[in-house]
Amino acid sequence: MENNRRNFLKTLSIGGAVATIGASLTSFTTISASEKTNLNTSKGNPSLRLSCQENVAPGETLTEKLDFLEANGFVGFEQGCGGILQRSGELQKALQNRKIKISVVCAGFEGYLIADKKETRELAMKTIKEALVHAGELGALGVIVVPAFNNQPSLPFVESRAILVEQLKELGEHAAKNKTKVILEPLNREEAWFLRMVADAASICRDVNNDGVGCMGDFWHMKFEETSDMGAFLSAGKYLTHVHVASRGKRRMPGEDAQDIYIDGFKGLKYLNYNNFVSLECGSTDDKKISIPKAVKLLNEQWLKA
Ligand code: LER
Ligand code: MN
Repeated sequence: MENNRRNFLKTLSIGGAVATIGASLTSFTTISASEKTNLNTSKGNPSLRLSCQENVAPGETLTEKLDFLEANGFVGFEQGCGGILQRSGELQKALQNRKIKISVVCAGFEGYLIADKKETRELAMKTIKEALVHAGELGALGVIVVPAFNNQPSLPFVESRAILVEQLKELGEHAAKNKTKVILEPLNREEAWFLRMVADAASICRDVNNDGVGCMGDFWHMKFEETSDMGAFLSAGKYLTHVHVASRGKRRMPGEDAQDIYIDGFKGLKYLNYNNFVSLECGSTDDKKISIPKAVKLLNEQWLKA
């Protein structure tokens, strides 16, 4: 079974209904200099490096999509429609001699890590390792991994966490050898009860203690599970490797919902000196050739305000 974001479209359609569960966003305004130093992930100034998932970008072909993204200020391209195990050569060719680089690979492996069945766990280990080799060759920061979606029969939570930490030690070593990472993605409870909060993903990274394992935050899922966007990112600290972004009411293009405020989260990213990508993972009610440039403008404006 391919772990290919099967619930994504379902979530898009239920988004409006669950939107009201959204947690209140708390703005932290003070943080000491020493705390800041401990949280820093990299040297230099933080910057908003925008990326876009393959299936979000308009265009019939990969070339058309990449041309559009480059022309609209994107510096990252997220391979996110599955197929990394089959399409690595095609991607390599399409990305040659371009300013835009691959940011990360979103899933595309088979099986899932905390499956109740050993064969399914082993299939995940084998195909995630293959995906990591391709991701490394393409220069991607990592491969996004969801340990299990709600509809995938899994081990009990306590056993799942213990097994996951051991699996990630092995996968992390393999990822680091291939100059990339496994990126754990927490999702909201509608999709994945096992891993919902950014801090929880970060605490798994801490226990694994391997450079080849990081985590991410997705503004969409964070809206349902976190009490503060900024707090969530700060809790990930040095483990924060990637960010997904969408509108906050219906998972459309940023700017298409009235409550599309990312400033609190961006403040957290700035405190972390975050220099990895913020990647569009969303639908759009409008023509994407129009809504994507508008979203780029809005995100840049809010980044400056943060
Ligand atoms: C699914 O909702 C999601 O956010 C994806 O990034 C999971 O791979
Ligand atoms: Mn996501």
